Amino acid sequence: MKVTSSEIVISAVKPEQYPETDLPEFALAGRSNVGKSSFINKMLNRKGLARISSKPGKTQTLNFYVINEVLHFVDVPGYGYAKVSKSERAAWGKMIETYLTTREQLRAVVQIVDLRHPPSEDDVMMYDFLKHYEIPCIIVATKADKIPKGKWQKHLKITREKLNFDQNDHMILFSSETGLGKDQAWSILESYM
Ligand SMILES: Nc1nc2c(ncn2[C@@H]2O[C@H](COP(=O)(O)OP(=O)(O)OP(=O)(O)O)[C@@H](O)[C@H]2O)c(=O)[nH]1
Ligand SMILES: [Mg+2]
Repeated sequence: MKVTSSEIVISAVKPEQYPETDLPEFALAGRSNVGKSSFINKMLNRKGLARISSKPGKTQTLNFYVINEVLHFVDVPGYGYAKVSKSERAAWGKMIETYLTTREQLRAVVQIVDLRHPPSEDDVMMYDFLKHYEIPCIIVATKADKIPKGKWQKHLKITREKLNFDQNDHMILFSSETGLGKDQAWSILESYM
């Protein structure tokens, strides 16, 4: 996909605020600070459209972006961030769950994991949740630039094993630094549109 336009539509916290269109939608899921917003920016060739931060917990609302007027990306708050209160975390959990289980135009979830580390318990839970609701899932193993190429396959294997990865899903090696995996990610997303 050649991206010619991208902009934020709305930051939503409840369904009444979701954009009322039937454009195909892709949501980002993943641990706080794993690189969801960076993935969006890389895919759109935009440096600062989705806000990124070295501090976890940057994204706190469902941020809808429209691309070329034909699809949406939805940036979702990350899970596993320790420094939020229990009630706040429960509210986020509810907001994300409502979105994922009710949004009809959601075509697939892009679940971002950190290639450097085995998936966390929260990563496994999120993947199981998506499988349970039969939501198509694309696993993006990011930050590949942080480990030597010779170790990529070994780390991918650990990721597959820990997630109990379904071979019908896609897994992509990615780097928001170098752009590795970007074309592959676009062709997979396009296959869901
Ligand atoms: N080296 C490297 N750093 C990355 C990559 N992707 C993201 N980062 C860095 O990781 C940090 C977090 O990135 P974000 O994109 O803000 O992460 P997020 O998942 O949106 O975080 P929350 O909004 O807090 O859930 C930033 O410092 C990014 O620069 C990558 O592919 N390679
Ligand atoms: Mg973010």
